[in-house]
Amino acid sequence: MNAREPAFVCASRSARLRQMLVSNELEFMMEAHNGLSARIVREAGFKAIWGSGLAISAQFGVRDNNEASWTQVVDTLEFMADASDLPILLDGDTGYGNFNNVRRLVRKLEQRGIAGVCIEDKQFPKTNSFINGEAQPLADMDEFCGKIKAGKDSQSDENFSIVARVEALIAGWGMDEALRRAEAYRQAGADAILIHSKLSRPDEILEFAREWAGRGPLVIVPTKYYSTPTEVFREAGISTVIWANHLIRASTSAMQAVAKEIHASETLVNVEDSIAAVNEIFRLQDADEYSEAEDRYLSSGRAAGAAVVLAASRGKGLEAVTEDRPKVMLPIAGKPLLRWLVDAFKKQSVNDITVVGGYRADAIDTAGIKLVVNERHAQTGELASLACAVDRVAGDTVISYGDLLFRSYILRDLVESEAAFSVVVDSSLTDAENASVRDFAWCSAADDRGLFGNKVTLRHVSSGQEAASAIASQTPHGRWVGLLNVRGEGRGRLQAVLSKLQARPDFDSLDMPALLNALIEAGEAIEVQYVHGHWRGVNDLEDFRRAGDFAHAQAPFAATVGNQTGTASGAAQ
Ligand code: SPV
Ligand code: MG
Repeated sequence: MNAREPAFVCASRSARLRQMLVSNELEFMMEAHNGLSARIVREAGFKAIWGSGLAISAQFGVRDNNEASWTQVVDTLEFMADASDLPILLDGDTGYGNFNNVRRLVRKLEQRGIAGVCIEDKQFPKTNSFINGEAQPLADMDEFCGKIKAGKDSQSDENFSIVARVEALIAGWGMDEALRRAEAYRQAGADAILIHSKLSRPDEILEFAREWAGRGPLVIVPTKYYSTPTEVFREAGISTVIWANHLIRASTSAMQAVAKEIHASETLVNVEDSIAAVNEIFRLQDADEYSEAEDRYLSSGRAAGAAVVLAASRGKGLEAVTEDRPKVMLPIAGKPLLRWLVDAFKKQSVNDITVVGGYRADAIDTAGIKLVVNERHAQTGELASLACAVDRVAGDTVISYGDLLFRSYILRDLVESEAAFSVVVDSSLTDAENASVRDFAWCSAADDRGLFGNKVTLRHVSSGQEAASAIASQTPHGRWVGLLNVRGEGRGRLQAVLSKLQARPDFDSLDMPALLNALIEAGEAIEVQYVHGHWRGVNDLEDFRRAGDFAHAQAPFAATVGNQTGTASGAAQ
C-alpha cells in the first residue's frame, strides 16, 4: 500500500468518515467511479471518496437516471473499496426505491465496507440535478424522513453515516422549504445534510449555512459555483466539500484527445510520452504484490521456476542411433526424450527452460525452450555446458541431465524443497562394482524409506575421474539421478563455486559431480531426497530400449491403454 496514508488510518472507514463529518476542519472528498480512480484518489492524499452516481453511471456509458441497477453500483463500490482503504460515501440517489430498499441498501453497503450513503429527496428513478432540475419532483418530506429512519435503524455499525441531500433549492422550492426539510431530516436521524445548488455563485449555499447555524454537519458540491475561493466555505462553517465529478471529466478529455490523435495520425508515437506508462498501470494494480504473493504461496520456485537441461552430448554407446541427432532427441514411446523432460518440468510450473545443446544442436526441437549452444562440446564436459547457461536463468533453478525420465512426484518433491541445494538420490542403486556407472552418492545417512523423516545431506558423488577401486572401497548410499535444485541465494553461491572451478586448468573435463563435491567442500549443505527407482536414465542402447516401456507408463491412460508393458518401477540400468 502506498505512502501518504492518513494519520488516522487505524480507525474503521465508517469511523473516519464520521470523524470528517463532525470535525471542525473543512474536509474534502474526491469523486471516484471504479477501482483505478479510487486508488488514484487515495494516492493524491484525499481522506475519503465520493461514489458519484453521475460518474459511476458515466463510466458504464449510461445515464444518471438509475439505468445501472443498484447492485451494479454496489459491485463497482466493491472494486473501489478493494482498491483503496479510504472511506467511501456512496451517492445513493433516492435510495433506489422506498424505505425498504434503503434498509437493504444500508445492509449491503455495510457488508462491502462502504462508510456511508447519501440519499436525496427526489423520486425514483431520478435525473441528475443539473438536467432540468426545477422540473424534478421532490419526495414527500415525511416519506423521506421514513427512509432516513429506516436506514439508521438497519445499520449495524454505529459509525455508518446517512447523509440527507436537500434538493429544494435545485427544484426551485426556496430557502424556507430547504431549511424546513433539512431540519426534518436532521431530526429523523441524518448524520449530515448535503445542501445542493446549481447556481454559479455560492450565495444560496452561504445563506443556507447562516440560517442553519451549525445544527449539524453541512456538505456541499460546488460543481457550479467552482470559482468560489475555498476559504469562503471554511468561513461559512461547511463540514465537507465534495469535488463530485472531476476524475471522470479529466479521464474523458484525456481519452478523447488520445483517441483522436491516434486515429488521425495512425501511429502511437505522438502520444506515448504524454500518457501513463504501462508500468504505471501495473503499479496501480499492485502487480508487485502479486509477485510477492506468488513467492509466498505457490510451492517453492514454481512460478519463477527455471531449469537448465544439459543436452550437449551424442551419448556414448548410442552412436548407432545418434547419427543425425543428439541423444535428447531420441524418440521414446513416440516423442523425443527432451520433450518428456520439458513436459515434466512444465507440469511442475517450471516454465523457463534453457537447454544447452552441443552435438547436432540444430536437430533440437526448440518449442517451449530456450536453446543455448556449447560450441566447444566436443572438447568439454558438463560444467562447461552449464557455464553457458547458468547466468541466463533467474530465480530458483533445477539443473538436470537431458536424458532423464522420471515419475512426476520426483520433480515435484524436489522443487518443493526449501533447501538452497537439493538432489535426488536413488537408494536402490548401490552396486558400485559396476565401474561403468558414475554418480554414486555417499550421504550423511542411508535411506530409511521415510521411517524417521531425517534430513540427509550429500557427502560426495563419484565423478567420472575417480578410480573404480576408490568407489568400491565404501558402499555408496545410492546414485544421484542427475537432478539438482538450486533455490534462492543458493544460485549466487553456486555461481561463485562454478567460477572458482572455471579458473582450474582442468575445467573443461569437469562433470556435474565435480560441482556437487565443490559445493560440499565450500561448506554447502546439499539436501538429499531419496527415491527407490521410478526413473530412468538413457545411457546406452539397452537403456534406450527399456525407456519406452517406462515412458508409456507415464503417459495419460488414453494413450497407453493396451500398451503398457508391465512395471514402471524399474530403476535406471
Ligand atoms: C453526483 O456526483 O452524482 C451528484 C452530484 O449527485 S451532482 O452531479 O452535482 O448532482
Ligand atoms: Mg448523483
